[in-house]
Amino acid sequence: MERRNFIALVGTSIAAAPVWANVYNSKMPAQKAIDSVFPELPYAYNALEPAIDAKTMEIHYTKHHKAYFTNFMAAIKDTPAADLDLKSIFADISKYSTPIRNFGGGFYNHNLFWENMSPSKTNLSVVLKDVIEKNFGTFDKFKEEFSNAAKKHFGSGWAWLSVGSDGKLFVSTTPNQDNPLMDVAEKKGTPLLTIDVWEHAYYLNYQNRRAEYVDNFWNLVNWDTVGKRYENR
Ligand code: MN3
Repeated sequence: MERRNFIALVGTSIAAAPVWANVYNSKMPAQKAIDSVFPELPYAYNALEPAIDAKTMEIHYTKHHKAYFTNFMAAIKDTPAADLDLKSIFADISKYSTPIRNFGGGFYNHNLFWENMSPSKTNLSVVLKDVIEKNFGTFDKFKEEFSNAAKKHFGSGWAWLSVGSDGKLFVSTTPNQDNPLMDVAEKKGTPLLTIDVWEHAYYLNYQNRRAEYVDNFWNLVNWDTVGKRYENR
């Protein structure tokens, strides 16, 4: 996505362009991103309550996400990866170190996750509704497939709605901090929507009840962001 499109996108949903736009939506070398400040959360810690409680959000953002960012920056320092943008790194991730894979994925995936949630209600665009229905039959069937994937994924990881290079939408999950942009992903594509199903994303509020967390996630989805991701893929 071009940076100007990204700015147009965030303008529709949140007040200011997150700083991390510089990191993964532009051709800025990743090394240069070290100089960027850690990106701001696009809403307050309590903004997504009750679905996601403030304490979970604060720890998730200030501890987990921040650590992925810091460790990723340390992992790429003085390596060839430092001169590449994130998407280029992911496309060849099997050639990089495990820390670059885990921390780079952790940094990027959380950015996507924060952005595809919103405290205010958003609506599915006509374009996205059509393409979801074309690919899944009905919106409810898509929702069911995504929910089941998120609920049943074994252990830590992420569930995704992505668009493949053939233009078709698909649901998948990835383990750990992998994502569909990585060459190691079983199903590869451009992510449109994601949910973090690591226990740290829900355990304080839901304990073992991941299914409840996943069901409540639907109240948070920022369809403006998802729609723009599809249009700008
Ligand atoms: Mn997480």
